[in-house]
Amino acid sequence: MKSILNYIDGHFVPGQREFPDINPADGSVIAQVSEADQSLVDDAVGAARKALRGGWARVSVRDRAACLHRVADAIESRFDCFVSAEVADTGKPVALASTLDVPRAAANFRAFADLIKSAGIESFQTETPDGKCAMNYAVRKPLGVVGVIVPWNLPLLLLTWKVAPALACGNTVVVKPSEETPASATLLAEVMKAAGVPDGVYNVVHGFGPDSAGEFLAQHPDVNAVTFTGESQTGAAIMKAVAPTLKAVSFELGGKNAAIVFADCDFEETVNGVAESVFLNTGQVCLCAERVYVERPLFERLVAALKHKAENLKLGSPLEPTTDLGPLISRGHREKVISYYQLARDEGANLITGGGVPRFDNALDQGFYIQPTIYAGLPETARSVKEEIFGPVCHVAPFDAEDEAIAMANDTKYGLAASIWTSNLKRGHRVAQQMNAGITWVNCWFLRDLRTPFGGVGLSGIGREGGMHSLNFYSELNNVCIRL
Ligand code: NAD
Ligand code: 6OD
Repeated sequence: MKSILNYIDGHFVPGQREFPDINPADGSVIAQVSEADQSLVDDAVGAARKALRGGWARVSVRDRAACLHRVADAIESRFDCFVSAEVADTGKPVALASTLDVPRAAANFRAFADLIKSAGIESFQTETPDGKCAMNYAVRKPLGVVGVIVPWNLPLLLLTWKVAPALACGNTVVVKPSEETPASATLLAEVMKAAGVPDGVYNVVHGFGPDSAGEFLAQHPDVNAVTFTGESQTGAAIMKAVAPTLKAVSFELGGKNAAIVFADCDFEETVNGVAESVFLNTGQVCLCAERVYVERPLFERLVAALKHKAENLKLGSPLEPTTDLGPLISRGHREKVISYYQLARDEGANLITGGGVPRFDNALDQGFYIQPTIYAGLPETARSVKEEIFGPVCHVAPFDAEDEAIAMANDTKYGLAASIWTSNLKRGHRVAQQMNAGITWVNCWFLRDLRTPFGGVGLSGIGREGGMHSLNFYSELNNVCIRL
């Protein structure tokens, strides 16, 4: 059986205990994963601290950027290994891992390597009280050791989205991937080594959250900052854990995102876009829409087309190139999603399609598949309309007026993403600017430019990453003021 080890100071290190890495497509055990206890987390943080002092922070920006480009090259040269690791761990279709997750991992390194080279610094000329002049300029310095804690839905994409800018800014990192998806972070360690990233700059500890590697890392007094992507409640737990040592935090959390469809939209483009926004990655993308509001004249037609789309998605083996939807990540997560399907029914929903578990009559029946599902008819106050489900499911509701749609879309404690579908560009701008969300798409969804701010409001997060926002989070700015 394959072993997945921790990676500390350039070495693959076993832990005292192991846990299984499960393939969600058929429930089989892929590997045994070494869990890092407190002393291994201490070792990883110690190695990261030593590498910082040892000079990663002092490597010239040009050389650091070149190193990150070599990491991107090495990801590309082991493209198929990364795709296989990601598909086996998550159950996502091979087509998705090959077009989204792995290319984005390489792109993350390239984007932040290029950005750090071109990033300027603020400078101001200041008048002194005696009428002379002083010059202020900010110096960018690393934060130090950064703890990176990430989830299972886009494991490599989300990990590299944080590791790339952290390293570009001269920090060293200790990464804690999800216990559900440990493989790609460890594979990335091999790539880091091959690309010449010095030992101790990138470290990986495996394990769980509470009373395990995640919590040990968040609490660690020698970690300077924690960047986290995951559930909002976990964000709250991490905030408590970092409070005694006042670490900087960046949180990308959950969502209950809305799509607003106006009757003047391009119908076909909208159906395709909304279906993708509900079902991609079996609904396990924080940006997925779980609430779809449709202007009443288009409601019946849009719902019928969405139902047709859902019923024609091909569920199957992730290794099959034509598969559209793989399984959910785990048995436990499927139980959670099914409990919401039941809750929606108990709350009086009208089931448009789905609502159950598919049968394959082969090994996939041991996997964690679920039907794509659409509900209607619930009040906006229903729990299944308010709470994040994180599965291939949405509730559809009609609206009569623009203001009503905006009010319904914004009536949530979350505020991550929204999409608006209209051919009236004025309306697109007007509505988008009123969305209580970190990112709003008009006539598209999940179209990403890595230079733009990314994050959420309310329960969806704290801070922004992306472009200069990432560089600013992963740096300390020291303002130098010189009297001239
Ligand atoms: P999760 O919060 O359960 O786990 C995320 C990571 O945190 C894992 O590595 C886990 O081991 C660790 N963890 C759990 N408890 C911890 C603790 N007390 N201390 C330290 N670490 C701890 O999330 P998940 O189930 O892996 O991912 C799904 C969630 O992530 C959804 O809510 C989804 O919306 C959210 N998400 C948000 C974004 C975003 O960009 N906003 C992106 C992807 C996923
Ligand atoms: O595209 C990104 O940079 C990003 N952070 C996506 C998050 C997706 C959530 O599941």
